[in-house]
Amino acid sequence: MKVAVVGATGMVGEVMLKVLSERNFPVTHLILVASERSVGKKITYKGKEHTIIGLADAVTAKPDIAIFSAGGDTSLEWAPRFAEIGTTVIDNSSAWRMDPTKKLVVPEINAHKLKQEDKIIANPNCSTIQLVMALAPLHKKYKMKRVVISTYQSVSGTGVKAVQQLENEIAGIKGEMAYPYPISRNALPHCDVFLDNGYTKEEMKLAREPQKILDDRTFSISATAVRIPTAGGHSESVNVEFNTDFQLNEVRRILNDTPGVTVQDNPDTNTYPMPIYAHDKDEVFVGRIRRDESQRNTLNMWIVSDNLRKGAATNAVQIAEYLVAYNLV
Ligand code: A2P
Ligand code: 11C
Repeated sequence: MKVAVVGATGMVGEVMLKVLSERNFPVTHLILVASERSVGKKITYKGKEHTIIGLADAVTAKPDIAIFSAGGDTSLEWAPRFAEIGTTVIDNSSAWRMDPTKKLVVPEINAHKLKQEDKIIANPNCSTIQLVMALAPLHKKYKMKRVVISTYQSVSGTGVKAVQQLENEIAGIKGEMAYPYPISRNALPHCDVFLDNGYTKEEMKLAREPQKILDDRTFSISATAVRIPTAGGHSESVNVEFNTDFQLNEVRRILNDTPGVTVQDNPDTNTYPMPIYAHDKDEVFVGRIRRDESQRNTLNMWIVSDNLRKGAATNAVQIAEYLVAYNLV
């Protein structure tokens, strides 16, 4: 496969290359793309140096697959240009996710819907991916009615500038601010931009993307997204009301049997998911599984995953693997 990575110098781009290499994705020709600022720079992949090129040159190179992680504006402008020449684009931005003509894919849940004619495929938001990985098997069994979620999101979700802000604050260095306030020793109920309805864009992604991925609008989701001073790994406190009752042991068994999900849940040994443990892993970790004693048919759980891996790069590479395995590219 001739593979282009658009945004190769970015935080997700870097992890994307790591994941492609680790999973031995069949790359015959690698095209690394970034902004004009980075053209000419070199990046090593599997021991071989590659020179960064610009988007126009990358289109001319006609890749089979282009994995984009270079922001929504770049995707809006350039994904269609790749699609036009027959490249399949897997886009990690929010640009195409809610477009009814594009599929929003978490491979474990809905990759079977992909067809050869899907030339722009959207990768969901990181906090959505880990949420639906745990919700999908439970929804199948008990049918969700309503989900209330609060997130505890790491600074790596914002990008390099935010990671730098946290490091500077910890080291006591004054520097550029990615957030309107300090993030060290703080919590900001503010991820992505505010919208007219008073919610942030991140909260609305959490409310809407799961319905599209599960192809079901019979349940609703209400979200509060909070940025906390962790370097990597997003955590989520999730309250789910089902239509039917459940047994906690069965919930644990269902989650345990779900590929890509690992249950870490034992109060006796202080076992629960944490970002520090999820770092650099591909699984979605679920713990603190307990009944909401204030309401019928309702479950509480705590979900953690590495936002740059399953939340971004790994999910995108899994989509690419599916396309190759089923001759869709
Ligand atoms: P560059 O490093 O040249 O700016 P992050 O989300 O970590 O900030 O990374 C964004 C990625 O998207 C980087 O690789 C960045 O390249 C790339 N990028 C940003 N704007 C453009 C653009 N207009 N064209 C191509 N790549 C872009
Ligand atoms: C965050 N979820 O942690 C975001 C990062 O829509 O792809 C990814 C933004 C997106 O802030």
